[in-house]
Amino acid sequence: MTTRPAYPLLDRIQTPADLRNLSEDQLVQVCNELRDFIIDVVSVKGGHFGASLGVVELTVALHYVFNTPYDQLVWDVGHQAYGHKILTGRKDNFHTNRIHKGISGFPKRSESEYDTFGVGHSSTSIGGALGMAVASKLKGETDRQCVAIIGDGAMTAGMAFEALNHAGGANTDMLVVLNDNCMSIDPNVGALKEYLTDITTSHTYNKVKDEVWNLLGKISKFGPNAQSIAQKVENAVKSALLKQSNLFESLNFRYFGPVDGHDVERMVKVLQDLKDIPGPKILHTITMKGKGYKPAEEGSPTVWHAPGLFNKETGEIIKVVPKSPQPPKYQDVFGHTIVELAEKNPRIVGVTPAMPTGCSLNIMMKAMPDRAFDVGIAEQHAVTFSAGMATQGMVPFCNIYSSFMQRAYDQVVHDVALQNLAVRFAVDRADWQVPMAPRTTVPSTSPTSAASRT
Ligand SMILES: Cc1ncc(C[n+]2csc(CCOP(=O)(O)OP(=O)(O)O)c2C)c(N)n1
Repeated sequence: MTTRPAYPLLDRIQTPADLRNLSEDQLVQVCNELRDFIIDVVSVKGGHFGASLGVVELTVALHYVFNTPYDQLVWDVGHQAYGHKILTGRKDNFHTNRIHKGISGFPKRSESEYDTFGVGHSSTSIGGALGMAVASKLKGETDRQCVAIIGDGAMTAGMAFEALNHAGGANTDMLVVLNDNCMSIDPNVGALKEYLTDITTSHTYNKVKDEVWNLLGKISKFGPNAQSIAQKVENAVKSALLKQSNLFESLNFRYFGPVDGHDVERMVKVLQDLKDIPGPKILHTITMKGKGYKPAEEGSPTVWHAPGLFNKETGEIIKVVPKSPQPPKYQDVFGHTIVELAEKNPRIVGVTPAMPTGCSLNIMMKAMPDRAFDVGIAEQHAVTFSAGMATQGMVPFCNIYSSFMQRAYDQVVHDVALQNLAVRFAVDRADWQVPMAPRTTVPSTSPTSAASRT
């Protein structure tokens, strides 16, 4: 029999109201216990791991500062929301995570009033939170705060930018927390990633920005006029320092950060300040996937994204050995075959929307880096980009997980099929071994379940 570890503060938190009754100097301990709890349960039950550990402080700070569930937190993808679930009444059920009849591995509206928006597919949080913010205003609930929490990977999708464009144009009161850990499941890709790294590593910018921030804190206490002067000073200093307009500011979002997302006390202070600032705002936090668990910090974040079961003392990942010999996995056949074919045909190219390890295109990316493309979490673009290459006589193989392909139906029809373009689709994770009915008998821990796709 195992003895359950004690979580003295966490055990007292049934709802975020209990968290808000604690003093600020107890929050570090809450974070430590929350992290331990996630490690204890996920190591023996499985599930997503690195992302939830990375947002422990952010999760605690958000529920501490905002009046949830009245204030709306919208998590993007939702694979990082374990801490949120544990703080919102699901700690005792957390061991049933992703099990048939247990709690969902993602936020789910029918499960809790704290789960404001059902997720699983990425990059919906800003649009969802914007809809909530606009609705709150129309209903006269002007004190209600709406917050989207989105990763740097999810931020690469068109949907995220469509929502930023809308929110900035409408000057909506909302906060976007950009949780930047430089990772998608694999390392994040693209120009946005470079841009975020530039902002994060600019020492001059960060030093002056801190001074401006402190000054602003002082000035804003003298009322709305002082606040608008302070805002002008801040904007002028920021754009002078960046020597170019800030991407988010040019979309009419006020950009704050970067801040250390693992400093819970600082996060509380920053979020409290931001609460009082109207209009669209973005807070750029820097975090680390797997934070606080050494094997994950030192190992591959891709492996620790969803490692399966592991020995929490040693960090050894427990390999499940099948009882009978299994056929090779679809993705392995795909990954090796495309390289084999591409060696013979120089026109063959490979495309993945942010799943190079999952679909094994990473084999081709390594062997032929100029002919294999990770385009970010952008299924629609992956299809249209492949179609563009096909018009030029290239032979694109576009690998997309079946459920994420839902995002790109129009592109498959409009950009590929109607133009009769030769794009080869490799549709991965299509549940071929799961019986169609009765669906309820399939445990959600099945290796091909929806949860394991993400
Ligand atoms: C439309 C869609 N495509 C692909 C995925 C698979 N997926 C799940 S999490 C993830 C990475 C998300 O990265 P980020 O937003 O930076 O969050 P992090 O895991 O780094 O915290 C991806 C690609 C998905 N959930 N939805």
